[in-house]
Amino acid sequence: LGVVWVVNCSQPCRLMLQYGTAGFRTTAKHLDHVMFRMGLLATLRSRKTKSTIGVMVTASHNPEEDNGLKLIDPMGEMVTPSWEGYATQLANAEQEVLCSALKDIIEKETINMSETASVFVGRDTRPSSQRLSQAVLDGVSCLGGQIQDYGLVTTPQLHYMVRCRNTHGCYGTDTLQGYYQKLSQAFIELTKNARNHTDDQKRLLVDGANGIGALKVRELEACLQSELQMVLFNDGSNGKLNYLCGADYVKVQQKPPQGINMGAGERCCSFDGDADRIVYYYNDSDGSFHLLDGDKIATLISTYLKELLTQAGLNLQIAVVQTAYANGSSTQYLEDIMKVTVSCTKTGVKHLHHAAQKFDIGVYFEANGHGTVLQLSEFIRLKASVDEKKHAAKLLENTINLINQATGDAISDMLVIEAVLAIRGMTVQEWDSIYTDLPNRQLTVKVADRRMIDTADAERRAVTPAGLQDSIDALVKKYTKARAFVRPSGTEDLVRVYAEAETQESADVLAHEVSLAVYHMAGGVGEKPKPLK
Ligand code: NG1
Ligand code: ZN
Repeated sequence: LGVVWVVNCSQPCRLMLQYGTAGFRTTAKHLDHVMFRMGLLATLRSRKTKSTIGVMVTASHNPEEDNGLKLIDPMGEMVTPSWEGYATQLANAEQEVLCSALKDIIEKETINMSETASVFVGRDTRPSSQRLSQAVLDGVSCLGGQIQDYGLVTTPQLHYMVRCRNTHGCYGTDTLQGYYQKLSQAFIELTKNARNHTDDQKRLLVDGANGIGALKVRELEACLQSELQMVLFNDGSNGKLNYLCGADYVKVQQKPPQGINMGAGERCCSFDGDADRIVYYYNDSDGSFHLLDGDKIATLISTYLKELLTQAGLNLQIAVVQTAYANGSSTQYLEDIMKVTVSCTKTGVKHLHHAAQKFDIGVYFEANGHGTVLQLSEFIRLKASVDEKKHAAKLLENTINLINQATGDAISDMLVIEAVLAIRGMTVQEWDSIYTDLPNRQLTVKVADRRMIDTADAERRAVTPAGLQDSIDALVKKYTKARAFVRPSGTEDLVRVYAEAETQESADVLAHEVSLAVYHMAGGVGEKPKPLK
């Protein structure tokens, strides 16, 4: 297999790597051989599907020292589960058996090795990403695949490119310019319908998490013709990626990122490290912080779409897909007030994406701000005769063009949210007041082996270790409007604990009590979880 093989295919360390919630993720120094092997695998996947496949080098919201990889299937979606299994096998194979592991996949999948293969590669701004993406490129070349290296792009931009290429331009042009043009044209068309679109309302503070999103927002800015006036913070010029900033920090810590200068009532948003997540927030006049997470985003977008559908005279089923992390108030509002179908899946957008495909229109968002809308393209065929219907249909068409249907996309979601707020003449406070979040707390617990915890019912119940769920149930009973669950993380070596209750104090105490139960019953390591102050 040539020289490149020898250089990159260093012996894997003894660590067992799993293709998890969103691909591989671990310390960057353990990943060279994995990247090379995923270059090989992507080439096989391309031959199997007779389509272009994407490989994104990123560890999203993880610390800068980590890295990772996501494989992208032909329509821009996450790679199909059976190939996740191949990815895990190949990543962990001893070097001596690598060739036979590859041959096994080729035979099992009856891959014709004389087919052409095409792989798109992208990377985030981590210091290790260039070296690791070169390892992917080497793997692709090694098996004779054609390469398009997009260099620095956001994860959703690469998903978009793959979808454009495989739909032969129907979805858009597979260049960054094509991406910016499609989004900005739709945004400008939509904001022509804005109410009182003053400069104040056009202003948005953006926290780029010191990552790739910040670079790409700069590139997009010029195309928006000042219809959105973004003030960029944490643009990567001096801060560290995801450190005390970014969507994950803001969501989990429930506080503003460092490095942002927020005036009272000013609309702010944070991207994560690869710009596939977004959360909004503001400080009110007495200085208290308000977070508008993925659940609030799903509510805003689904309410807007539902109204447009009615105006356009379309009788289509709209559903919102959430995970166990969705705030109880959001689920209640969507079901009881909005009367939309709500479905709950396991954590990880691949599960939400799949579930959303089952509905006429599936709006899916994780509470952390990762999500999008699916199946809107059906409307393009709409031929409305009445003027009011025509107007609604036009709005729908531009909204479709603004949404990245391949995957959740912070830039696209930001533009959709900004357009909806502008069209409705709505302030961030008005959006926030649609419903009030139940106070909640997320914690993590270190255990010797997180696989000890197995879950069921979309991760809302722990089936192992025995007795853990009973303890959680007993703790939850002590509080009003309370709910709690635990699950092993798919991206980090720890167990996540979630609790919500009527008051912040109860949510905090409950989260701590559940953490202790995990620590004692699931093999906690290190210091015992301490109560929150
Ligand atoms: P894990 O580490 O499996 O909880 C986290 C997020 C997911 C998803 C992935 C991929 C939470 C609680 N979990 O997964 O929603 O976004 O990262 O980025 O936010
Ligand atoms: Zn991400």
